[in-house]
Amino acid sequence: MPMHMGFRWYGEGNDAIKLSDIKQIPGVTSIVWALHHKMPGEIWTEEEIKEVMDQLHAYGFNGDVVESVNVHDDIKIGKPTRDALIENYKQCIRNLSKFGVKVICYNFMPIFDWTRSNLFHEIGDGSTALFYEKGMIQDDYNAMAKYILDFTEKYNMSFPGWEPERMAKLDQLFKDYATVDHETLWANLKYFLEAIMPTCEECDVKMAIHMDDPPWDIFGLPRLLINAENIDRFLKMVDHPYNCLTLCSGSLNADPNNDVPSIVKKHVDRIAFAHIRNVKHFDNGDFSEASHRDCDGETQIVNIIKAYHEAGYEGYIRPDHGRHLWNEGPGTVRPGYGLYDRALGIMYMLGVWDTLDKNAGKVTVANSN
Ligand SMILES: [Mn+2]
Repeated sequence: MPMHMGFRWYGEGNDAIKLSDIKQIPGVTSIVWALHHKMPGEIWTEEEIKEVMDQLHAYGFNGDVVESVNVHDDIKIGKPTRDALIENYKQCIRNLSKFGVKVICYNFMPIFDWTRSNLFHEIGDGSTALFYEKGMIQDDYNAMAKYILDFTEKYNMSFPGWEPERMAKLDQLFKDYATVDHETLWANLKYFLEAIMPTCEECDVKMAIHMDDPPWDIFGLPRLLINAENIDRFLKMVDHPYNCLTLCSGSLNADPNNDVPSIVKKHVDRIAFAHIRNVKHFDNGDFSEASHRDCDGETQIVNIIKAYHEAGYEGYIRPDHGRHLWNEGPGTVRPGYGLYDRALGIMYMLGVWDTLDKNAGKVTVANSN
């Protein structure tokens, strides 16, 4: 069984890309999906899950991976309300498992999810990509949030993790997190995972934490999943086969000191989901997202694929963000989630994978459900 190639899709009416478009990309078997109208803490009902699953199955896709079931801030902060919210999370796991979901991607970043200063930065060849200008993301969290929220409002979109309802309470959220330092956040993450692991095992659903993006503290908020040492700590802290990683190569490699292929080799058994993305760094600490081609960035895409291939990886992989190409832009696609560059990324990854198969004397097996 080869790895499963996935493609993130925001849902009917919420994504300009159609399942029929994705069907034409070679090798894709798994749609990575979510109920994007759900706020953190809400229960995903069986009816709602079934509706999406039926849409995916109609095109012969599986919906094995959900990205994301977001974790409520009260769980991350460790408020007394967390126990009731954890019960809701367990119910989501149970409901998702009834429809065959195998992996839940989530993150444990305080307040902000992924963070960028420009969502459609010109990169010089006529395409645009997500960009991080270090100087812009230091002191003024309101200015950064305003940039993102103005964008989502203008183009009538919502971004997971950037729900306007949460962002409206930004100052209050910062007050609530004032006492949450790194060690408190580690303890709250442990509490959450230990509470849900029995449900995960019973339902055969792996929890796969996404790396923090970018992998350093921002606006004084602690971030944990930032480097090899902390990944080791995370896996040992709750040493359970259902406590896994979404190893996002681009998030980690925003810090060029992170050597992603070595992390893949060390922890492949605990990587339930792999995000593959390339990053180009600038001397001043800024970075831009880049095409999946190895030499267009410094993430070592070929060595990463090689590490998964050599380990006989059977988990899920998806291209992460892509550039916006050929008239894709604000208003036509979600930032990072156009059709074309992610399709090119898939073909690049499969090209490397199939070549490795050939070199190893293996027959490449077409991906199937
Ligand atoms: Mn990612």
